[in-house]
Amino acid sequence: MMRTDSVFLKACRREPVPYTPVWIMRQAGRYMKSYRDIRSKVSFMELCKNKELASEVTVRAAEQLGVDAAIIFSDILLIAEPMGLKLEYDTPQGPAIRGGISTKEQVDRIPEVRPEETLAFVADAVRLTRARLKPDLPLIGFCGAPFTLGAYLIEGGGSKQFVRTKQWIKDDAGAWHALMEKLVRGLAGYLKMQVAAGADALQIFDSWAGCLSPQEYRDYALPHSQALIRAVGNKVPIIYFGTGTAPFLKEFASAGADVIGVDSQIGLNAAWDIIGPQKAIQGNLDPQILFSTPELIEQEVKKILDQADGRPGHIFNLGHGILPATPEENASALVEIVHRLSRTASGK
Ligand code: 1CP
Repeated sequence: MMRTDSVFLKACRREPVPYTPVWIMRQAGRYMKSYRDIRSKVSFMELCKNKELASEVTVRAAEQLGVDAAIIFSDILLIAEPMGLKLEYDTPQGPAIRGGISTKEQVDRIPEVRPEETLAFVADAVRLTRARLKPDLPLIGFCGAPFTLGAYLIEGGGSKQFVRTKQWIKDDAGAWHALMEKLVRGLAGYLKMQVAAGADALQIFDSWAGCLSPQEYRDYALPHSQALIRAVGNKVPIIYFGTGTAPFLKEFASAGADVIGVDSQIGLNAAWDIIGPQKAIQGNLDPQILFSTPELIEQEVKKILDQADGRPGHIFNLGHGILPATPEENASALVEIVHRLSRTASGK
């Protein structure tokens, strides 16, 4: 079978499929013993920058789970380094970006990101992973969305309230947009580089968009996601994922992506009604459900498949990344359940 005819890529294009494709955000990660074993020997950054290890982790997770797509092992924050900021992962609070930015002058001093020079290790990992994966298994490349990355750069790490970011947007909208435009230029090249290296689809993670009001999303985030998606073009399907996006899902869907990733705070049905039938949808099982039993997981999967109702263009996934304490066997069970129930539903 040609990779372009895989269930995942067909679903991205809203073509009919014999069963619902499924993959899991953060499918290679700390919930997996084989991942923890590798991480006990190398730092997170080494893992991202070593193509042998990054591809091993990617391929192993995909094969162990039996998912319909692999996602390259990397991280949305790696782009901070070529922007001249210091990135640290192994801190108790999670990733930290030192030397954060706060003024217009600092934005102007941030160098333009030239991905072929400074993020070539990602292209190398994509190429090697593509060569090692089963030929018919699609590989997803990814990056952070301009808003979410901008928020990380300004906050210096993760945040609950995004106080500094919101203050900045209000105090100096010009500097904010300048930062966004710089990010868009770097990210567009970064995504195109991943496609050239063999990525079959792309996902843009706008994980923190939900901290914005609909008006703020429209004014400060949407135009830059739109510009990024336009700049990347339509060579491969683009998935645009966010959490907390229910209050402005229509605007979110207008960014131009082919597939919209939705979290668990809105029903799949309601979300698809808002997004419209011209787009595919990805989601949206609550990651917490994977802490229960296979029987309960099956009930919840069935609810989501019932809402999708066999319409072409549904890619099953969690509403957000798999949680680090998730029992490994429940992740595999999820994949088996989605395949089995969706096959039965379509009578194939
Ligand atoms: O200790 C460890 O091993 C590090 C944990 C870890 C992992 C496994 C981090 C640090 N990043 C990753 C890999 C990663 N990150 C992938 C790999 C591919 C896969 O899915 O299998 C992907 C797609 C990401 C994307 C990512 N990084 C996002 C978007 C997804 C989401 O969950 O919203 C975000 C927000 C990040 C930032 C980040 N990197 C790592 C952590 C712990 C975080 C979140 C920090 C925070 O905001 O508090």
